[in-house]
Amino acid sequence: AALLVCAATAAFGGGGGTTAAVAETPQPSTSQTRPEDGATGCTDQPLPAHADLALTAALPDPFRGVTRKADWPCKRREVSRQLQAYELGEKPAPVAGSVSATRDGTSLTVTVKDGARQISFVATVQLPSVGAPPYPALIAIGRSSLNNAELLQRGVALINLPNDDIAAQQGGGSRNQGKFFTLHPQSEGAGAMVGWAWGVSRLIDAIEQGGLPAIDAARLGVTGCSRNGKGALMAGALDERLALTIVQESGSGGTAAWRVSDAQKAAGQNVQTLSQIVQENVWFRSSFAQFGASATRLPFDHHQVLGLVAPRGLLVIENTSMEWLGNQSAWTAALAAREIYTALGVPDRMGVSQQGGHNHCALPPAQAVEVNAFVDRFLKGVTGVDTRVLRTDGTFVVDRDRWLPWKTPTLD
Ligand code: MCU
Repeated sequence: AALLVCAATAAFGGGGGTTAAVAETPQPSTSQTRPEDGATGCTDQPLPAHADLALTAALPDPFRGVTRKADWPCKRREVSRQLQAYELGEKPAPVAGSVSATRDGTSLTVTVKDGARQISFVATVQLPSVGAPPYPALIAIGRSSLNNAELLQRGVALINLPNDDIAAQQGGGSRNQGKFFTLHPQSEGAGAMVGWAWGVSRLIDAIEQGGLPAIDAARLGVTGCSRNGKGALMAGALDERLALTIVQESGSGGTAAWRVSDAQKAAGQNVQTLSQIVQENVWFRSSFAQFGASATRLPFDHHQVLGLVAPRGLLVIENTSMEWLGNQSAWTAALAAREIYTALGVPDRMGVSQQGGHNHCALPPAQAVEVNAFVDRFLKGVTGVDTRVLRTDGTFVVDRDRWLPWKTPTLD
């Protein structure tokens, strides 16, 4: 089904429409009031305007300012603020007491208010056939393209978030459309993905309030494939209540690093780049187009977006048969992200698996085994599960001197 959606809305490697680059000043972050953010007592640094950002050719050092494990929550907040300011748009904090939910069988209607405005979206739930409530659950951006029947048989519920209803992704003309923008007119210009991440967080608020008594709010994960895989990464990066993030075939704008994708493109490969993706769709904030000419101006790259999930569970699944996804770039970014997990002393909490020879978003059996391991450990709480997944069937040699010239510290 995912392939059909993509085929209907965009051509792989195609040109796309036009989107005007709008120069916007980064907004201050208000994230300390969000229930999904853990860091407290951080000193927020100013976010320079686009023209004042320094150029960095390599993947930026994810350990700048980090000398102890205890520094990680504030470092994480710094990268999260950069991600929102330059790439996604601001994730609004909910007004206290503004989220409510009503359940009707397998549908959960989540209502969010802001002043006189209110919106509702409907999430649908599939409960597992084994085990007893409250069940762990995977929240899917749109729908899950994992081994769904097997997951249900293993005692994990599946919840579908209607992401297109929350923030549309129908090409350049769908900018600012969807319930997220109806509720938050001040979010004009934000990318659809921050709307989806916001939707996941408000769904979790509703579950925490007992909206779905059959689901355990402390054992939630998120997943999505392709464009919705990019969204799953952003949801996992921006909500610390998610115990597991499974990012499937997300490619550029997801696991891949903008800088390395540009290098692949420069070497003649048909790889999606920053300058192309901001033309294709409204996943990113409109002002992100400013970086189209120079991804090296970004103060972070996607190894650090993956790193925002640390130290929580993260499984990256890619498909080496899809050149457009930038697998060399995804492999490089994922290995760089894994250095963050290593520095935090938990390398086995992040898995990376690249395998080709199958359709886009069609999970091959060997990757289903890896999904099961991560689900068992991080959602079901099974002990002794081996989650050391680090493999590719590609022939990628990571140029560490070029992309990862920094040192991974040993943090106390
Ligand atoms: C891999 O995700 C996207 C990709 O970024 C787009 O260029 C393409 O049009 O669609 C992919 C997708 O979402 O496929 C389902």
